[in-house]
Amino acid sequence: MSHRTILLVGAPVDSGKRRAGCLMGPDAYRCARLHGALADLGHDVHDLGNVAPDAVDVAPDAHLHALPETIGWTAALSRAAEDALGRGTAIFMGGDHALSLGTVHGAAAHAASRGRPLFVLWLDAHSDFHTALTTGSGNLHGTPLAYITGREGFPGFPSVPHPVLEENVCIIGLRSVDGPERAALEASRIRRHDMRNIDETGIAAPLNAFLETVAAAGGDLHVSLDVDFLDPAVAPAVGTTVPGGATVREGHLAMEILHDSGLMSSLDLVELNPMLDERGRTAQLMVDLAASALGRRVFDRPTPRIL
Ligand code: B3U
Ligand code: MN
Ligand code: MN
Repeated sequence: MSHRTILLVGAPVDSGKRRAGCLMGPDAYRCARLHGALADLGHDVHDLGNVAPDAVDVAPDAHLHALPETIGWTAALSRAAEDALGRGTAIFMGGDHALSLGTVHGAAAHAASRGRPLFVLWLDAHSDFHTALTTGSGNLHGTPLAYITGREGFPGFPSVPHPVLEENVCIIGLRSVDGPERAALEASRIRRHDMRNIDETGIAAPLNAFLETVAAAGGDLHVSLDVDFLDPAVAPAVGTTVPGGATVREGHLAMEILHDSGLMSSLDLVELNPMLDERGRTAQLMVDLAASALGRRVFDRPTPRIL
């Protein structure tokens, strides 16, 4: 097993939607022993503490919820991500999905500084492909994929000098996509797999196909794991539950395949709302999934790759 230096970065972002609670996510992961679970695998783990948002001079927006705060988080988390990635594998303990506006921005800058393309795997019930101009809810946690692929419509946000190429993005787990997102996705080269795809082919097939292209391109890989990728029956601690999600087994298999690929350079754990959890079970499941992604296995043998 290859041992890594792993940096844990707390990102208590709660500005991406209206229901409060995700700010407690980083401490829930600490209580569920994320650090210990990764150290038990032989990794050198450092908890860098929590990031704070920049103070920015941006006027509030009547439609976009907590716009100035989210812009402040984006700038601060981009720097934090670039810094952490310069030291090892970065795990961002969220925080709602608006945190990925910053973490992917920083990961893209890091990859560009190494002359490598960045690939993004988005494990989510939602496509998060609204721009600030198309979002009906005004909740910016529904926008990060549009921002980091360089779509127009993010006034006041940091510019995106290193947009992630659409063909380098793969979404798996979809089952809730709004009309404007669907039109934009269909006009894009983003790879997208809904739950029907997973039911028909299993999760290994689309994931392995994507990882093949990452490996062939010599790319970095940022993985963004939204709690609502999982079925709410096993992961209830999320504000936007959508029935019919991934099982515990599909989640672990995806993480084990990611580990075997050796490609993952950074990981977001997002949308955990401890206010909505049941005796910490969702926090624990997310910690266990992160451990699988970093090498925990039942037996000491490689998981067979299904290509
Ligand atoms: N697409 C909806 C719902 C949503 C997106 N992401 C989450 N929920 N977590 C929206 O508000 O943009
Ligand atoms: Mn999301
Ligand atoms: Mn989601």
